[in-house]
Amino acid sequence: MRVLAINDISCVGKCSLSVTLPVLSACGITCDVLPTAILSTHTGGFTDYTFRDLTDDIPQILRHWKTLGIRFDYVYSGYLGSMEQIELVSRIRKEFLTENGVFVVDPVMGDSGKLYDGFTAEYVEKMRELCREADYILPNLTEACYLAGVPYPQNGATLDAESLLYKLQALCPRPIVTGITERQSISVVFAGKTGTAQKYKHENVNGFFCGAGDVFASAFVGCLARGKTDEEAVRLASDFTTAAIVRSATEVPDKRYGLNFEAEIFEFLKNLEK
Ligand code: PXL
Repeated sequence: MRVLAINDISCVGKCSLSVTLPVLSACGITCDVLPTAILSTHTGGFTDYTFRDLTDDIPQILRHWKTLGIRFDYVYSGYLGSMEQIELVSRIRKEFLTENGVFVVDPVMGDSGKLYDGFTAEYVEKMRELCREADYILPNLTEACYLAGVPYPQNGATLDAESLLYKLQALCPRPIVTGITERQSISVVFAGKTGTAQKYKHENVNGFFCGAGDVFASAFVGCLARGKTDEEAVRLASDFTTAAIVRSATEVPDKRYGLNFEAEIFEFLKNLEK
């Protein structure tokens, strides 16, 4: 079982490939990587970070992989460094995913109601097209609102998560929306076996951590690759991410440095093996 993770390397700040590699390895899954960009830190809260876009390297990498006859059981894409990379990911799905392979798109582009630095409406439009090709999309609430073209619920306004999910199903049959906060809870909303909306809830824990979405998405992919159902994978990945957030709320004074997810890997694996 091999997964191709297409994501950036943020040298500091624990997100993207720095999260996906250890989590998938811990799950016992081979994780091959295609780095989309190299940044000195992630873009959430740091200033003056460096950014090297690796778009131009990708065609050569793919050419080499072609000579190896390599195929992936999962292609999982995250932060893409340029618009052109969205098209390259689509090409990778067509040329490198096995016949019954699974394509997972985390449409990384924003949080807290806003797009991240460098992302535009045009990018959102193009990402919507990539989502149409996916077996699963894993947007956070902000990304889900952008993809569905609905306003982000500001200042604690209530959100009809079910109707948001159904709107996303016009793009992809299995959307999984993370970070839906209600007063005391935070939930993941996803399409259950029959396609109807299901919610997996946790007590809301304070603290915004860049990379939390990557912990969830990586664990979700790891669980699927280990043969878990969608429901089990959502539960295991949510429990893992929430435990890491709870611990990090007190253990990590500067939230920009990311979750102490490492300390929760053992517990996650025990639950995965049950
Ligand atoms: O975790 C999301 C993410 C991934 N990669 C980069 C980011 C962010 C969030 O800010 O900046 C480079």
